Amino acid sequence: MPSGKVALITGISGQDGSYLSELLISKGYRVRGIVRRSSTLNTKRIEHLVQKYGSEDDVNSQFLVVYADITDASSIRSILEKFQPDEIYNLAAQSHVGISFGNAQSTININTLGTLRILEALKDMKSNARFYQASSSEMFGISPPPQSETTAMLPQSPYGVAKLAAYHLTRLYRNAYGLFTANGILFNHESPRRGYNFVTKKIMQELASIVAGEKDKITLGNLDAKRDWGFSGDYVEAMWKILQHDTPDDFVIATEETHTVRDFLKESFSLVGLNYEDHLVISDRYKRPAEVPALLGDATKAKNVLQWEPKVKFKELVTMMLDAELKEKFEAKGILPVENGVEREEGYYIEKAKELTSRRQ
Ligand code: NDP
Ligand code: GDR
Repeated sequence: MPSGKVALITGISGQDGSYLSELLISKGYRVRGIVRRSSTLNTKRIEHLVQKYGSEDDVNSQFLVVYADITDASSIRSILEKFQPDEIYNLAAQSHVGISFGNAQSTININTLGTLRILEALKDMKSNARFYQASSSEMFGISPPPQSETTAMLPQSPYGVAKLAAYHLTRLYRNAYGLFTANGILFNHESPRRGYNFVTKKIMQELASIVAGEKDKITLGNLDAKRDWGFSGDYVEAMWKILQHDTPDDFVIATEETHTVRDFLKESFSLVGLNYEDHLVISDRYKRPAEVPALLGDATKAKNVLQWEPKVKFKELVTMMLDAELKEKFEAKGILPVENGVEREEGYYIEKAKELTSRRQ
């Protein structure tokens, strides 16, 4: 049964925005999203949805993307008035922790004030819309693991501080004004669509280049940080469940497994028969002024209250990301022919990579 609901997604062109759009479309929602103006194409992750479900001329089409910016209060307010969404997913952010050290003010403007602008508009409109805030495990900072909804929040970056302020604003507008506002406190989640300068995607891209013979080294920063890595496709399901719950509340979403960056590197390289130590360069350039040493989520509340469980864990995530990256590289380099719509068994491109690297050794 199509839900008939209208969802508004900020950050629709991002990793999570694209998976969430697919999920909501599959549930019959009419999905509306905002993208900011850019001089280059920033809608690559949602282009397939625009093609299949979108029509610029039809305000009732199932998928519609409009220009707006969460640093611009009036654009946000007019979008809310125009679309009257039943659910709002606030995913827009300057989402890179390392970059936030050099761009602290714009990070606060987008990540904290951007949230506040939406909350203020909802308050003024006396809106009944359900609001989801993309909160982050970065808010826990140096609090030792495992981290749950009741763990102290001691952020270690301008990004973490900005997200913590937005988290509290979301709680405050719920308590003070009775708005339906909820936080998902999501631990790291990745996918083949991950932004290129996050460590998992960077490892995959560099490794695919090494396999293709384009380069020999990968340069990274701190390998000892521990992260609880899940799959974005699973996590957007949790976002939706948080807004379907009868009362607005805050939930930790995590796999409850933690691994170091070194583990991720080792696992990826060993899948194609390489030893990461032969290809590694460490540079201070990728180290941060302050680091979050160890994240490990306790998602008991989400499991019990929302019946949410992650399907993809660490090893499957590494395999999924590497296989996708190798396919793209092999096709771009003409190592394998381009295959549109052909479904290969997972691990097919990893096996091809292994053959390539063993021939070279
Ligand atoms: P991405 O960086 O992939 O996506 C961020 C999105 O925000 C992009 O669509 C970006 O647009 C958009 N955006 C940035 N600034 C503005 C602005 N001023 N106005 C409108 N849109 C803007 O992040 P993810 O999809 O990975 O994450 C989604 C959200 O979840 C973010 O808020 C992130 O901080 C948070 N989060 C992510 C986690 C993760 O591990 N992925 C974990 C916990 C929280 P453009 O494409 O133009 O850059
Ligand atoms: P994180 O993700 O900071 O956890 O934030 P990221 O992948 O950037 O870093 C993870 C860990 O890897 C270390 N690291 C490097 N990181 C990057 N980006 N590049 C490198 O070369 C490198 N070398 C080592 C980092 O120091 C860090 O310890 C992500 C983002 O998606 C946030 O938006 C989100 O809120 C949190 O996850 C939960």
